[in-house]
Amino acid sequence: MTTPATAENGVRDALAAQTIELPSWAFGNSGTRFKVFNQAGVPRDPYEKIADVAQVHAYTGAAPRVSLHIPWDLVDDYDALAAHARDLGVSIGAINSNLFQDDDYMLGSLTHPDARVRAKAVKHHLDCIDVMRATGSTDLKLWLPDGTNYPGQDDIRARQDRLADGLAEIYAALDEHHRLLLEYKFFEPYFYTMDIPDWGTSLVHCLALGERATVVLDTGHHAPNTNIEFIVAQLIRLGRLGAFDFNSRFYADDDLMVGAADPFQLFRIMNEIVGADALRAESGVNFMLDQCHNIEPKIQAQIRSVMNVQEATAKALLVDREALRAAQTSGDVLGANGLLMDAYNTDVRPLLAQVRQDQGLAADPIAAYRASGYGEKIIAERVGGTQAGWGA
Ligand code: RM4
Ligand code: MN
Repeated sequence: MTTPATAENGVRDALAAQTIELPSWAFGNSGTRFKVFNQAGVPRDPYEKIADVAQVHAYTGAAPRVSLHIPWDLVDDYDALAAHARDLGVSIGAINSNLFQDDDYMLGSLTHPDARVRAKAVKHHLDCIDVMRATGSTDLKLWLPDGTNYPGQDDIRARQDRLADGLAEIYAALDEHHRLLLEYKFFEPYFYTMDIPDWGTSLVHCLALGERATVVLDTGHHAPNTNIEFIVAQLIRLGRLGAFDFNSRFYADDDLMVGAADPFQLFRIMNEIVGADALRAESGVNFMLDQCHNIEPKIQAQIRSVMNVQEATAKALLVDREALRAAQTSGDVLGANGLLMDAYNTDVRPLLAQVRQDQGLAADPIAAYRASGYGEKIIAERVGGTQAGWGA
């Protein structure tokens, strides 16, 4: 039997071990289709982005990896970039391909009716795999922006066939320890069909590819009111939940800070993760952020996001699983629901402060970062050059 004291140690250990991967693009300028706002001190190249990532890791102890986006994070020497990351105590996580910013892709990339364009999209992934080899990354992440705007514009089934062929070529080019992460999104940039609109379509392609192809669940990529934790439960069951792209949304793909719009949903998601024992690194679920900070300071927003994931995780870890199972088995509907709500309503901030202090970190990462002067330093130093941003 677990005593409360050992249970609490287990919770602390699990929290101390959890890692969250940061997106390099969260540190660059971003905006909406109406305006990209420029913020002072924003990185001018991938090296400076990684320096900012290292700050988030330094104050949270929980963000040791950064996802890159190619070609936004194009450099001459990826060995050097990986070494720079290592020197700062972080490593390169998923490599994201980019199929949405080239004129050739107006009618699609891997699903384009023209074989020349499809071959170009495949080749881009071969280049991304080279970046993986140079940086030690193990995850190739593919979000397919392809789709159509008008009924009849293209053959829906033919596009699926072209997609399957392109994915098979990419998958075959991966090394044995590489994974392919396939993301879905229900609308945008196209508005009639998307070629991978949902987890079912992503899963169908992953199953055809092989065991190292898994689904990425971006929390902002669902129709309003979709029960995301159900999808999480199902994908874990099937061993095909490869990663999350965490963010939050009020309306569409808002890419706001995770846990800002709906912390209860985040808790419900983490509850499925913890219930399935998928928090452990060996479970293969990569907890990534995919966010843009259009109007708020970016480094602090990333720190806040990491903390929000940690809070939801802590609450999920506090669910009394034994009592929950008993309540569920005996049909105690309100008792079972009450156990979840008890955990959700617990203030876990003191517990997380303790976990940080046990690791030699400040109890309040945001306050510690603010007091460090790094924000002022980069504003003073990063003058001239071109700030990183969408398309840069
Ligand atoms: C897409 C998708 C991808 C991300 C880009 C920046 O909407 O969510 O995961 O790489 O945005
Ligand atoms: Mn995403």
